[in-house]
Amino acid sequence: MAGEDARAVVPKGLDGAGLRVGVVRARWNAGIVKRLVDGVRRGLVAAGIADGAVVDISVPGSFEIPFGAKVLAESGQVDAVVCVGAVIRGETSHYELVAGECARGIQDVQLATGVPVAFGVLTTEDEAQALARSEGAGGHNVGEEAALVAVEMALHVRRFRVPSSSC
Ligand code: DLZ
Repeated sequence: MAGEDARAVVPKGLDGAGLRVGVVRARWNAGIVKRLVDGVRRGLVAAGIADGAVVDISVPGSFEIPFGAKVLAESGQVDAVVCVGAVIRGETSHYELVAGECARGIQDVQLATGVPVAFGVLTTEDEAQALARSEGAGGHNVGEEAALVAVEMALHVRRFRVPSSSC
C-alpha cells in the first residue's frame, strides 16, 4: 500500500451531527496509540461530530479496554464508543490472550449494552506493521476507520430506536 491513498473514506451521506462518542485508549504502546487517537479525531470531525461531543478515557492496557468501553456504554452519556490500542506480538509474550480477550470483550460489550463499540485496536507482528496501520504511507489509520464505523453503527441504532413514550 506504500504511496497509495489508503485514507479512510467517509461513507456517502454519513452525518453524525448530534451524536456523542466515547473514546477508550490504552496506554501501552503510547506512541502508536496517539497516532490512532489522532485518526479517531479526524474521522469524527469528517463525520460531523464536534470536539465537545467526545469524551475520552485512558486505561492501562488493551486487556482493560472492554471494561473501559462498558463503563462508557452504560453511562448513558455516549451513543457509540471507539476503542484504540496496540498489541504487538514481538513484544508481548501473552499476545494471544491480550489481543483475543480485548476483541471478545469489545464484542460482548456492544451486544450486551446495545451501544456500538468499534474495534480500533491494532494486533500486529511488529512495530513496523503497527506504524503502517496508524498513519503510515498513504494515510492508513485504523483509528480513523473505527471512528467512522462507530458513527455508522450509532446511526443505525438511532434510526430503529423505539421512542420511550411508546413503551
Ligand atoms: C502486559 C502487556 C503486554 C506484555 N503487552 C501489551 C501490549 O502489547 N499492548 C497492550 O495494550 N497491553 C499490553 N500489556 C498490558 C495488558 O493489556 C494489561 O494492561 C495488563 O496485563 C494488566 O491487566
